[in-house]
Amino acid sequence: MTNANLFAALRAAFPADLDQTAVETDSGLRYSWRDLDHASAMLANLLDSLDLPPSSRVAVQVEKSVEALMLYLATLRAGHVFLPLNTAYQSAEIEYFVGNAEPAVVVCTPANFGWVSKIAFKAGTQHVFTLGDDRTGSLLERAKHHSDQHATAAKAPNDMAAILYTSGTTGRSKGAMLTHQNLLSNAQVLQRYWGWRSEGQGGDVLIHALPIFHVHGLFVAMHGALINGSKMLWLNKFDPKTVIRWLPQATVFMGVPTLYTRMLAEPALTADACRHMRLFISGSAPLLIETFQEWQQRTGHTILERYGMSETIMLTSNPCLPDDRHLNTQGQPETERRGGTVGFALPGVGLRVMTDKGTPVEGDDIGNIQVKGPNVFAGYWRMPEKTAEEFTADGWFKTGDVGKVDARGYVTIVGRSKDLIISGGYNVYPAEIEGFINDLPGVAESAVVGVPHPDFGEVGVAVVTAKPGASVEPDAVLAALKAALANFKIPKRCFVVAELPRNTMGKVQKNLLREQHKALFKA
Ligand code: MLC
Ligand code: AMP
Repeated sequence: MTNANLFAALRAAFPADLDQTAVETDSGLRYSWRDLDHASAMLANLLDSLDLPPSSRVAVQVEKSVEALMLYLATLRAGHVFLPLNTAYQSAEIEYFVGNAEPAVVVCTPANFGWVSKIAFKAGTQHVFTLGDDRTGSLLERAKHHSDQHATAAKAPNDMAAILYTSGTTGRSKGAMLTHQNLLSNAQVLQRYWGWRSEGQGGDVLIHALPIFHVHGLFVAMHGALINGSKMLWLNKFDPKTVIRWLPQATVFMGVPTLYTRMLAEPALTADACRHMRLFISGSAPLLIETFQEWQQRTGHTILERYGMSETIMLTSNPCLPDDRHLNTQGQPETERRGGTVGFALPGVGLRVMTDKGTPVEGDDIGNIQVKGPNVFAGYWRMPEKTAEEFTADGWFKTGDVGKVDARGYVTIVGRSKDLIISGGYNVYPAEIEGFINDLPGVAESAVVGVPHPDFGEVGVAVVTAKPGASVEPDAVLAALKAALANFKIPKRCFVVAELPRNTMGKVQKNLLREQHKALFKA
């Protein structure tokens, strides 16, 4: 029986010459494929030495680094479950994730060891290590005493490989359980669909500039390069100037729309700088048609927009190579990357658009997007009822996105049925922020809405009412939020008003608030 461990497939794709460069960083470090292999073996041996039960959770809240990538590989290799956490999360948020996931191992930054280890030990975690973004910390200290040879743990396709927490419109965050098969099947489909080039064909080189605690940077970008044995140019933190300086040495770039708008603000972004580039990919948030067109005019390249989510990894993509599942008016395989659309359902992914009554929409009418396929997650960690709620009786996953499919097969996302703000590619759930504001002294109620923003695409604005006789200061509300929540969740503005607009059913009319504040950040 073959081993379905994702690491085995990634390792099999390493080039034969392990001395080639696998990753080159902006601080001038070079890591060979042998380095990735040996260091991940040492870390996997360290995990093995802890005698953990199979499929233990390894929760990781560290700054981006190549060593963090090695830790991810080591976790897979040792047969455990990787649980990445955004570095912006603060103590109350970490307390929830650690309490819910019950990780056997927690890895945090050296600077956060004090408070993170306290939370972890309280939750029953036995092992807390530190890892800095400058190759410091107890994790590497301990790993260096272990062998650089390791036999990959045997895994079945449906064994869990990672848990990604996603917030909910109601209640607490849910841990989406992704299996080895989910991750591998999606990586293989994307490798083919995006035409990743092997060394013999000129060899793709990826600029990796995204955080590695979410689907986009961790799976789509990193697996993309690894499963193709392709080199990565690696930035721990996105910087538009560095990316542009690197473009002539690269062929593939992936970003959320904010990364594209920030690069467009740089005069050094020219067609000449992009002369060797093959593919620019955007996702995680809607790409404005203006950005799509400006990029085309400035660089001569057409951004390929794709759509996915934590629970499903990638679902749809505009074509990269001619897609013979869809023929154009001349009867030729479709090649057009259409701005404003997220392209076609990927091979193997079922996608349908349904009415609120649960029947298929007519033609290209708008409705709820539901999906099926080997990429769809195994359910929410220890939340069988929530899992059941998010699937239809016939087994389709309800994305919470609203959209349509046109006669040519292109999918367009037109909105969301879930109350969610996507800011710079990060998800912010108004219910979480409102719950926090409502608990502040003097606050009667609140509504958080998303409004357009030139840099982040969309940002949160809080509208608050005070209890009779109480006075509430907008700045105090924001300061209280800042002290407790991840920075990207903090509304960019707060207004205290006499009352919130309501419809006849008594429900707050968020659409009116959005309309009222839509020009707040107009460029
Ligand atoms: C930072 N800030 C944000 C923010 N990022 N506010 C709203 N939204 C964000 N995304 C805050 C900072 O705390 C700071 O506030 C102020 O905004 C300015 O910070 P900055 O220095 O300009 O931000 P920076 O560190 O440069 O980060 C911006 C960014 C980052 C765009 C590079 O947000 C980022 O890497 N986004 C990518 C997210 C991503 O990978 N998403 C993929 C999800 S996967 P203050 O008050 O402290 O000054 C997914 C599935 C799929 O969705 O389909 O891919
Ligand atoms: P996350 O929970 O972080 O994985 O976010 C997933 C959500 O991001 C999806 O449900 C969509 O609402 C949104 N999303 C991802 N890609 C796109 C895109 N290209 N256009 C519009 N929305 C997107």
